[in-house]
Amino acid sequence: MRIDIVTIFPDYFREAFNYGIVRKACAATLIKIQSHDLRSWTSDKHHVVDDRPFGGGDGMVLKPEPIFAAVESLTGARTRAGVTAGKRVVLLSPQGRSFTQSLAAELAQVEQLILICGRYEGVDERVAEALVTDEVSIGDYVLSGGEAAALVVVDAIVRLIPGALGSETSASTESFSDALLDYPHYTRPSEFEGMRVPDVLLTGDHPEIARWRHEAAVEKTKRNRPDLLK
Ligand code: 9D3
Repeated sequence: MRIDIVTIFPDYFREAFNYGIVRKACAATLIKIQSHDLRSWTSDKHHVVDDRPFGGGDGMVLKPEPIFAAVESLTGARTRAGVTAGKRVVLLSPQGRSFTQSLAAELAQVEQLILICGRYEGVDERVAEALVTDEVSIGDYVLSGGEAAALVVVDAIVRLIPGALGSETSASTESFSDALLDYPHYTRPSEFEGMRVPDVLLTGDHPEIARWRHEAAVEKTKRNRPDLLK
């Protein structure tokens, strides 16, 4: 899989992909990730990527022309209709649909993913209307741009690419589809500053441990994510 990130801050990503599973997947050539400077698709002397909003209001809006040019040069497609199967053009935007494990799994199947990072007050709507295949938000909080969201999306997708995680892949995808949070984990020491590891985990009684873990997962879910139990 190839992942191309279009951004006004291409250097933001360099260090981030140099760790853990993403680094291993790149080294194994399972994926190739490149970040691209949106300004390289401008044609004016000052490489302007933004302009004032029609209708007035605060802040600036990313202009359509450099974004359309970027996607055309990276995919060959001039519009969404020209984006062939096996390619997706994703706009990271607060107005997008929610990024979920199931969307991550779908995007992990494609051969080429373009991630467009919004900045300023937003992106000219013709990008979402006519170019993008998926407008995606990572959650209901305000970021200062799409770059942090792109990191999240890349991380979630790369670990689902066959071979990136080894044999653990299927197990870890399932933990979000069974609608319960994970059970609590403990390691040595069995007592730390007066806090004891639950005795059952030290017994070696695996059926009893499985029951305890399930009950503890239900309790954790009730406390932290009651919405998952409905
Ligand atoms: C005052 C209206 N705001 C829109 C909800 C302005 C605004 C906030 C944040 C405009 C741009 C941004 C930048 N955010 C993103 O580009 C973004 C984002 C986010 O803020 N939250 C969750 N997911 C994403 S994906 C891209």
